[in-house]
Amino acid sequence: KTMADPRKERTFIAVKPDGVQRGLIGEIIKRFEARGYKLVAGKLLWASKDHLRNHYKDLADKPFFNGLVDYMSSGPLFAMVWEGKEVVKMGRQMLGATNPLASMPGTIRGDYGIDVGRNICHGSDAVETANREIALWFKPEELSDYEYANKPWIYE
Ligand code: RTP
Repeated sequence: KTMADPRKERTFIAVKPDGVQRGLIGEIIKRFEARGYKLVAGKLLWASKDHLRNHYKDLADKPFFNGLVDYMSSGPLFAMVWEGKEVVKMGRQMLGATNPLASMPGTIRGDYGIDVGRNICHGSDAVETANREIALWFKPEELSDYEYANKPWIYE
């Protein structure tokens, strides 16, 4: 089996309903684009509670689970797939800590958020999680496989 191209790692990033309402979709896309990551898929959708319970199934026994599902289904969210080297780990760094009050300035949550229950964005926490989440939110034909024209200026 050949090694997967590390530049083809993918992650699921979502602008949560509060981020959409606050007009931060463009800001979040801008940060990932400017860093050199490649947008592979993106759509605005109003997720159902069942879909969100599935997405967050590992958190089902947490006390904040129902509130989280209500928050995430309170309006449309913007779902995306981003591709590039270490994009799962770097995406989490760019988002900041789960609690915005613990997020460094310069991160999305550290620049725009205050409460953990209104933390603007989601990012997959591991490559395996990313693969599960991408398959949960997107059909294979919604993912565009293409080359970035500026790739030689981003990767050595
Ligand atoms: P996400 O999945 O949204 O990227 O966030 P995360 O991995 O950093 O955090 P996770 O522990 O998976 O929690 C998912 C989302 O639940 C909300 N939350 N509320 N009230 C609370 O203590 C609490 N803890 C987590 C946050 O919106 C968090 O992003």
